[in-house]
Amino acid sequence: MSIEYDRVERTTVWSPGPGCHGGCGALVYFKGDKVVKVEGDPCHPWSQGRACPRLLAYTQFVNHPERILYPLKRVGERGEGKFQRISWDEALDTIEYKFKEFKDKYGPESVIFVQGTGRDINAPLTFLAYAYGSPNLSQLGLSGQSCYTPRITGSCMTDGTLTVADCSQFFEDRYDDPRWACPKYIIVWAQNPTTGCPDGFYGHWIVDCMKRGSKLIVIDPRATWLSSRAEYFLQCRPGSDGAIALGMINLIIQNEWYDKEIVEKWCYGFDKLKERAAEYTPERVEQLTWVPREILYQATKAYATSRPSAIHWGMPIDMNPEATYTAQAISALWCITGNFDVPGGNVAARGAFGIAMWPINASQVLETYGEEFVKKINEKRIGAKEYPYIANTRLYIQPDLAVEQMLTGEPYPIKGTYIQTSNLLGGNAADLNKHHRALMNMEFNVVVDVFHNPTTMAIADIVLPAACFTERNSIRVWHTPAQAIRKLSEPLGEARNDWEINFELALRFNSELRKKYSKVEDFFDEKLKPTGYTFEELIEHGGWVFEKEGVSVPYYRHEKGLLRTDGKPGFATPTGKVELYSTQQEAWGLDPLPYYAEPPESENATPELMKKYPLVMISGRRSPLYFHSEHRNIPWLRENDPDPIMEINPKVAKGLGLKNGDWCVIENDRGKCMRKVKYNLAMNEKCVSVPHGWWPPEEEGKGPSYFGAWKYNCNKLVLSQPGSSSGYGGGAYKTVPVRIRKLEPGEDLGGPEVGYGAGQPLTV
Ligand SMILES: Nc1nc2c(c(=O)[nH]1)N[C@H]1C(S)=C(S)[C@@H](COP(=O)(O)OP(=O)(O)OC[C@H]3O[C@@H](n4cnc5c(=O)[nH]c(N)nc54)[C@H](O)[C@@H]3O)O[C@H]1N2
Ligand SMILES: Nc1nc2c(c(=O)[nH]1)N[C@H]1C(S)=C(S)[C@@H](COP(=O)(O)OP(=O)(O)OC[C@H]3O[C@@H](n4cnc5c(=O)[nH]c(N)nc54)[C@H](O)[C@@H]3O)O[C@H]1N2
Ligand SMILES: [Mo]
Repeated sequence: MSIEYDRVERTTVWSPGPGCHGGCGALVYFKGDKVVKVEGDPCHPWSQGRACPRLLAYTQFVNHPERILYPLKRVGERGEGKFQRISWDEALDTIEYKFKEFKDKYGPESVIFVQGTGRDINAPLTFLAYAYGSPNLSQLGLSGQSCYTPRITGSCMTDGTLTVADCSQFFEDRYDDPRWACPKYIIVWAQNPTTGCPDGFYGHWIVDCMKRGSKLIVIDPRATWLSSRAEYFLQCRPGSDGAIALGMINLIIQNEWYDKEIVEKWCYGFDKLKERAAEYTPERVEQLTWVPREILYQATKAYATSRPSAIHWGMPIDMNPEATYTAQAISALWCITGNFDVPGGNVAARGAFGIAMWPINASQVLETYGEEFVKKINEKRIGAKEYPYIANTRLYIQPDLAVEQMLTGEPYPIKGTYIQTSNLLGGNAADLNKHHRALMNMEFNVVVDVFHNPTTMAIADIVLPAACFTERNSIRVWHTPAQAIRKLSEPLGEARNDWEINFELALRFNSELRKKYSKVEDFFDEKLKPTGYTFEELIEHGGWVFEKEGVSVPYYRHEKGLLRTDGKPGFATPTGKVELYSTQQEAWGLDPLPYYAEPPESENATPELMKKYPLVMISGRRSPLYFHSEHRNIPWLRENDPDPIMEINPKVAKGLGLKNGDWCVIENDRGKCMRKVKYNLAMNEKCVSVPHGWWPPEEEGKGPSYFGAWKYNCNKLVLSQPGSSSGYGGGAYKTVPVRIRKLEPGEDLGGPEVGYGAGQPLTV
């Protein structure tokens, strides 16, 4: 297709547009100020010319006729879908006025600041929340911190940092860099990276490594493109990853496949781990996980005895009550096998040049805001008293307690929310009925988004229009290199960069900040100092820069004193060693050793219940065409994944009288939703796979329809409860007991507020 254009610009990508966790290089073609084409940038070291379908379809996103282009205020009742255009001054004055009123009457903790998944807005949102004075920052709908936080924390408890599989991404020359080695095996664990490119890690990197000799071990209940090319495929029971990891540790120790020198020199608590892992015998692990013991043995041997090898893990690990313990067990695997921060192993993933864009953990907040502030925010932060991880590690609130508190006003009232980049009711929240009720209970909700969706329609009082990625300046340091995202044209209408919206509000709430910053780019310059470039200079330099030597450059950083803030060799843990036995968890009254906990509702935990709901719904496997609940309104993408489906083994479907293409109902005590049956021969007969985030934009937007969210959203069936001892690890999104039947003609699927026993455990 030939396209007329008059300039091509280079930038790097983050939301909004493709959605995603970002970081690709893009070439953007303009005719005047209109984006007419986007393609991958072949010079970009990470993406090397590749681009996902959502980036390629960006022209239909940024120029979409239904984009929100002006600030809106609700007129009429919530849910009536009546909004009126207002000026930015009116919008920001209203927010300032309302939030100041809440602060005066109830304290700043009465407003919750909400984000969805990891986007570049996390930094300015944190800046805003802390400038206002609220300790309550949240990924609200993600019951129990269902995304990444448990993995990060479990890993930090063990080796003091977060690691990722080494696919040469930390070097500009990538696979040609002589320091790098190709992993002999890569364990792809509960992740489908070729679809999702999650968390700054790319699926094509794995394929590139396969071309250079890496073999795969895939651990997944579902067959995937990667599993079909794997040496070993461990087709497991959803939610059983902790038992697999402990079973592997046991095999490695019993067979002496571990690295004795590393264990001797760098590990703390090996004998205690050995004792704990011994409880996970091959027989027990096979029963718990559905993985035949012989396959587990072979795969474990291959991983542990072929060095270097790497593990890359995905979010389903987080979606279990005691997920941090699973993460701790998996982290122990790369440590005891000598695969920590070695070429081709699991490398420590630091922010580029050690930059923290926003103070995310307790020590960074301490550094940025001082002791007094940390003490104060922990007094009020939701969940900090109940849960040691909430008080001491990543500073988000406990989302299940928060939603409860929004409903009850106990122990103190919550009056408002500021929701930026989250579609709570369209796909994020476990249990949308409860979240809907909680949000309806608020006096004032602000939503910042690009399009209307079930959340804006149902609960927003003010809607602010966000600029797309080609319309805004931003930076990215997750992980190395440091990258600039640059504004290539003015935003359409009056849309604004979230950074600018958040800055303007933050400076209104805390005028002291005006002394330091006059514009967002001042903040970028301050953050980018360790790179030696200002924001403008970074763009001049081409848009990205790698650190040559220092904290973000692998390898063997524990030997060089690059992992600890005191500069001493060792790991960033209290003992300075890899803590196979966590002294921090011990101090907080938690089990210091990893263990396996059953999903709250499962064949082992609630066998009677499985008679009533015999299938396990694994919800939310990613579609390459969509990012969560986004993009159903983008024609090129929708064409290729048109329907809200449920994947099921044809044998099981036929037993239920369901043909390929039939509409069915998926249900349990908590609610029901409808889906189109899609036969998939590779599905395990005990499971169905149900993609999340469906609210077809062609359906009625105003309530009670809310774009059909209550008909299609599978999260109505998900249990929402904290369920863990630490405060992290939750939402049983991947282990939902359900039954399935044909949709009755004209069947009512339940609207807002109706939803059965919302949030409650199922009954027999
Ligand atoms: N295109 C696209 N990309 C995305 C997203 C998107 O919506 N669309 N979302 C982004 C976000 S926020 C995230 S968190 C990531 C998530 O991306 P991933 O971490 O890859 O998560 P999923 O796609 O949910 O599941 C990955 C694989 O794990 C399997 N699985 C499910 N349950 C279990 C289990 O209990 N154990 C094991 N071992 N495997 C299991 C699934 O069958 C699936 O093949 O993707 C990000 N990237
Ligand atoms: N059943 C089930 N549910 C799940 C999951 C699952 O596996 N199963 N996965 C869960 C996970 S891991 C996650 S992280 C959550 C994700 O939850 P969310 O992050 O809430 O997901 P999105 O649907 O992408 O909603 C983001 C909204 O923000 C808007 N947006 C995107 N970028 C920007 C931006 O830069 N600025 C502004 N202002 N708006 C923006 C989009 O238009 C969209 O409406 O979903 C969870 N939901
Ligand atoms: Mo996520």
